[in-house]
Amino acid sequence: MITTIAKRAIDDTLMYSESIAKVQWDDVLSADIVFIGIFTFNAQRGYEIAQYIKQNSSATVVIGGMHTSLNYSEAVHHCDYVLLGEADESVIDFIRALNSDEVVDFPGVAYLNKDADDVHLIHTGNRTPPQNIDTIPDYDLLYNYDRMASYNTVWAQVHASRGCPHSCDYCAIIRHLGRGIRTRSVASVIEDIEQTIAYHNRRFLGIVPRANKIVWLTDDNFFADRKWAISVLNAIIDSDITAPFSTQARYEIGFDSEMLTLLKKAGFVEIVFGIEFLENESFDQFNKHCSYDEIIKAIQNTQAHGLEVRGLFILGADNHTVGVGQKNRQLRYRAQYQGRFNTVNVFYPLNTCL
Ligand code: B12
Ligand code: SF4
Repeated sequence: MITTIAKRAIDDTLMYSESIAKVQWDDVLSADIVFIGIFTFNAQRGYEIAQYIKQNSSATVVIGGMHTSLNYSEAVHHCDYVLLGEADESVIDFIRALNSDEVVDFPGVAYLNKDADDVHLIHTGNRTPPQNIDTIPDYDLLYNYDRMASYNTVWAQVHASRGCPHSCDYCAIIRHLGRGIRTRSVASVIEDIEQTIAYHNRRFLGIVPRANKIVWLTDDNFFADRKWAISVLNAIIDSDITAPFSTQARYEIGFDSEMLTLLKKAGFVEIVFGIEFLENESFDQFNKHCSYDEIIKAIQNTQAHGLEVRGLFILGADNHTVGVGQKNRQLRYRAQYQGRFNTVNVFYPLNTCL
């Protein structure tokens, strides 16, 4: 996303991901600006890379993304600037300021002022989150992704809305993307879905058609704006798109039979529930506002509409003890829960909102 936007200002822009291919270090070290995106799970590696580039090139090193936006006082020690929050707009402001040797003093930046006698942290203030989030990512800018995209392990993805109106205590999304929901235009979501399907289908070693056709709408709570979600589903139904879909949601969607019927009609095969805990005590502790029994009913009603349920869980609540994994297994029996796999996160004591 950020690479697609940065390319509008600098034509010679390319993205590398260590999850996808070997980084071409000669290219990186000869760049004028290097942007590094960091989540908590890859923060250590991100900082190592930032330090390496700073020591071995004259590039301006800029860090951004969820982890560093929430922990900028840590991140400033590893780079020249931290761009805070969603950088859809600030990345262009930043490139312009740097290109014209201006001081970077617009909202949404943190850095260490090293000119003064006492080195201190500068934070230029918070930036209003972007309202226009319609940018469609250009996957050709991600080095060698075309060689990987055709494998069945990679899911075609579209992120159609940002933020969530709920207030679960542990959630990094509401701190980074805001407590509220901003949606993309329906037309841009449909175009993005069509483009990502075309991209991921365009080769499979040039010979075998890709078997995994699923498109994942990666929104954290796709139904937070119900009216908008219905418009997107109707637009998928009215289009020529025939792909199977998956998306993420709170459990309440399992009680919305009108929406479940529409989802089935639009080609959805699975809903991923943020179940998180199996004890009512933990729901209360983390302000999650649901109960174990409601989750079971929501799973069963979703399944009754012909949709699979996959669960996302968190381990490490204060009351969790040895054997918490067994409870997870029991849930599968009680709910006749057919999810193909579960995803489990573990709370860990970093200075983060995860
Ligand atoms: C799709 C997805 C995946 C996919 C693909 C991940 C990938 N590496 O691309 C898969 C399934 C592989 C995955 C796996 C995991 N994921 Co995941 N995933 C997501 C999800 C749902 C959407 C990501 C997305 O597209 N966001 C939308 C874009 C627009 O947001 P963004 O990436 O943050 O980018 C914006 C800003 O952050 C900023 N920005 C980003 N990068 C940069 C860089 C610079 C320089 C600048 C200036 C700005 C900037 O600008 C962007 C545009 O506004 C997010 C939830 C979320 N809402 O982000 C979780 C999320 C990122 N995942 C998370 C986790 C924990 C994981 C796993 C560790 C889970 C596990 N237990 O295995 C693994 C790690 C895998 C790995 N090593 O990459 C957490 C991370 C929490 C944290 N504090 O870091 C999230 C936030 C979910 C959550 N609710 O907590 N994930
Ligand atoms: S419902 Fe999900 S995305 Fe929304 S605040 Fe709770 S955990 Fe975060």
